[in-house]
Amino acid sequence: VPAKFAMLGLTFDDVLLLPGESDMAPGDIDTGSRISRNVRVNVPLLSAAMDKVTESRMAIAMARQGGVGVLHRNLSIEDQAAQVDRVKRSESGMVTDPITIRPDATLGDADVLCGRFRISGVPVTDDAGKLLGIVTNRDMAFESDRDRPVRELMTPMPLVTGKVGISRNDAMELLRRHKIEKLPLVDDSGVIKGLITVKDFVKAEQYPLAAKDSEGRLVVGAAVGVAGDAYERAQALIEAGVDFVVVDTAHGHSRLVGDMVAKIKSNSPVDVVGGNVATRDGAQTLIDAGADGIKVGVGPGSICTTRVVAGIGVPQVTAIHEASLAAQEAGVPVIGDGGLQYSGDIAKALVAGADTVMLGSLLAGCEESPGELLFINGKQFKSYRGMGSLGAMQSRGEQKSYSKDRYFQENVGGDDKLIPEGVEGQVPYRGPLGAVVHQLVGGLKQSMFYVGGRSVPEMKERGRFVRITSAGLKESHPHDVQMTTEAPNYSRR
Ligand code: RVP
Repeated sequence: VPAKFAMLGLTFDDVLLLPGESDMAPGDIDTGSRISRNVRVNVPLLSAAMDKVTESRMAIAMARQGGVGVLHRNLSIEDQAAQVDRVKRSESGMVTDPITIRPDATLGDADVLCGRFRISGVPVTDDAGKLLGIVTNRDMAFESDRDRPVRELMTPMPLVTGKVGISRNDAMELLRRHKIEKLPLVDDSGVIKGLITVKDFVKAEQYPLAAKDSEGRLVVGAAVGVAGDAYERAQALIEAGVDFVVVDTAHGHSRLVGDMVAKIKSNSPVDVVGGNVATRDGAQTLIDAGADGIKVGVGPGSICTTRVVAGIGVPQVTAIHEASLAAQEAGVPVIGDGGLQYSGDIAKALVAGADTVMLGSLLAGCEESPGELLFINGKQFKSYRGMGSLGAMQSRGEQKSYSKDRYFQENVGGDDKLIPEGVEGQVPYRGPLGAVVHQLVGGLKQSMFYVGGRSVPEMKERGRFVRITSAGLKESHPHDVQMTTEAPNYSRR
């Protein structure tokens, strides 16, 4: 029988990293890491699977910056799968399965298609996929009759095309020589097999760290639950091309979660992450169920009230460390999820044993997060809420809530019987994600330099903590001074 009182629980504000011997320049540092057994990223950051944080726009932005977004699951299966699709199509060396349109479709149809997938033109094909022409914004811009068929406005064959398997340089040369923006790739019988765009080439240069799959498409994850059609949801996401599925619950050390991990894993070509847990036993149970990654965090979230409503949780640095003891032995990566407020907390999470961290409040204020900008007393905010808040768990009219089962409350008997474990609020507007990630990763790199860890694994191995008191914490923050200018990476919470 374990002792009634376990070890002392420590969190980010209880510890600092010791400066260690360092014989490197900050430029030598590699922030690459693993989300799960087979999914790699170039910066160790995930955006949270929350309805005010990660939809396709955030996921695209995260992957471009080198991290990854986990699409939330508080929406229908079709909508979530469509978001996976949007991320996978957004950018790559080549679109492998391009959207096409039939010649009899109307201009209006073409417009809708372009809007939905944020593209500027569509190849026109017959039912067998044979390329007939292409219709782009330029063909459509000066035509006011939206009922005209695409065949009358498209640029018909012969178009400049490439053969499947064309090299990057040859494709670039064709685009340049013919001053075109899109290069359809066709096989010997003229059937369209892919599409290369100038935009993708430019983006590839703009985002050198982008996290990509083996086909050059952006990496993306998506959350599923344990109740109802969770398994069908996982299948639909996999079908749409997701790189990993997260079985996303507030209590991962429960049979339902282990069973769901095992079930998805049993015939899945993609990695399955399980969570959340906060103990070594919890992590071990998910590893035994076959999880390829373990997500850690019970109660640290900025919008979370589990620790006060249920009195449950483990301070996050200790939780990560405990879970990592089981995970490291099994070679399974750990995601430290929730509670991070500053870039220094990322480094602390890694040294505690995490391979990557998941961020909610730090990213909810970005331009790319879902939701409107709010103006309050001349200041800009974006709304942010827990997935266990009343707002997220209540169905509103047409809009059904799918987040109740995260808190195992799908059968409580009506929305007025729910026991919330989260709150609803707002965070300051922070502008585009790129600038936010720049500060977070910049701070992490500074930390790696101080510790003397060139890579994430080296950081985990070499990092040591000093425990501090409340006087030490006070000394850590700016003190005895009135701040006159806002820093891009610091504000008092
Ligand atoms: P934070 O970054 O501190 O805002 O925490 C984000 C994390 O909080 C999420 O990734 C999730 O694990 C957790 N969460 C989400 N909703 C709730 C809740 O309602 N209690 N908690």
